[in-house]
Amino acid sequence: MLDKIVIANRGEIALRILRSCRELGIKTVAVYSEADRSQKHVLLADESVCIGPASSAESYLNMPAIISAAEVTDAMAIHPGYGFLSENADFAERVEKSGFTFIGPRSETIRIMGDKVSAIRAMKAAGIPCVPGSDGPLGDELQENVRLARELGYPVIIKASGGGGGRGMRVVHTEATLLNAIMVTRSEALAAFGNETVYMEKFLERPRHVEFQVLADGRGNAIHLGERDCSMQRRHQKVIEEAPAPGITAEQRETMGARCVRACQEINYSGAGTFEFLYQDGEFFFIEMNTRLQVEHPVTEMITGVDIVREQIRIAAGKPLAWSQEEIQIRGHAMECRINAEDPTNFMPCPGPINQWHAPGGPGVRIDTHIYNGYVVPPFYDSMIGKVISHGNNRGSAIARMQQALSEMVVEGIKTNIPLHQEIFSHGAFKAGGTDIHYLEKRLGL
Ligand code: MV4
Repeated sequence: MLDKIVIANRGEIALRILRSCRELGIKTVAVYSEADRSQKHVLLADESVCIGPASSAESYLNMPAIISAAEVTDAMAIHPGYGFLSENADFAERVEKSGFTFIGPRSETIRIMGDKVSAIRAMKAAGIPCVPGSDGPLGDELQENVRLARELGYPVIIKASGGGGGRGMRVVHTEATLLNAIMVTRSEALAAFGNETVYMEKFLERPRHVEFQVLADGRGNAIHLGERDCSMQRRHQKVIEEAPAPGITAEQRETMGARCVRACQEINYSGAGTFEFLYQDGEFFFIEMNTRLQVEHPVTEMITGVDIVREQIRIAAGKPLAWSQEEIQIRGHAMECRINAEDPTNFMPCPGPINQWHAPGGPGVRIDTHIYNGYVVPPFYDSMIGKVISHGNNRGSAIARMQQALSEMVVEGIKTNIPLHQEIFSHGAFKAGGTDIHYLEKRLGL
């Protein structure tokens, strides 16, 4: 087993990774910025190394500083968490070349999935259903692009191959605006990602975001842990996630899960991964693959009983998957609310000191957070301060437990989005389940 791991992240996920390391008897090294000296995981870690000033660019994104921290502490592996360097193929490659283990897929796999055109090509070849589209980069042949859009039927969407997660895309409703939209998306893509490659897809107007969690050991074994619904979002920031996705049948889960597993085997995937789909009118369309641990992994852990972080570490250590597909049973339903330090009316970040914190509890309630009484939310990073996860025998029970948890929870000193969550949990459409990706923005606009 890996005997010591550098946790190259901060906040709740750094603490989450530390907890799995502890269970596995692995020593931990926290790397932290000058603003994060008092983070809970820094105080709990076996060793800690300051890697730079508050600014992410000089700390959590500082590759040489993180690799040096692994060197000076004689660690064996680096866990990148989510965000920051977690899907940076150059970082994964530098970690590998420096003789450390990157806890995640091979850098080559990260590179393929980071380029959306190559990801779609790989997935299509592996039998994953994709959105009807250009089947590769758009060329400069204007008439060919016009013909393709007509064939797909308007609206279409132009996406940057270097984008993803909502960055670098443009919806086109009419032929009159097509060529300009391609040009503008291209130049924005070049400026933002240094890559002007764009592609075209049929624009799906009211899809849900449904994603499948997979684990693969890079030795031919792969399993899926079912799906999550992440449609409750605002401006590409997920707000509430749940598992399983409402209305998805066991048969759909088996079919799509098996396809994702086969795709992992075809590309010799290693680690935890997520296949993101748009789901509309009973059909799944692949859009992107995430090669990292995701914020919302706990809902999957709650319904399967699998510790996803533990499996990531075991896989990186070269161990075969601990679970077979037959051992994975979906039990009940789980919901997750992301708690942000922000003004619930205008969504502005709201950093500052937390002078009262009372955690909720009880059956089926899990809190993943690094906050404590007196903790000061720094202004330099993402505003998420934790996650409330609820689990019950069915969706209604998970919702009731979440509502109870939200009502018990006290966070004073800063504003949070807890009132927004409470409002959403009172909506009839949310209670019914299966709202699309536009639901929250439309509802907030009213
Ligand atoms: C789409 C789409 C509709 N049709 N592609 C946004 C994030 C990126 N992962 C892909 N995105 C979308 N791609 C086609 N062909 C709508 C979105 C989209 C979206 C997707 C998932 C979750 C939230 C979203 C919010 C707006 C648009």
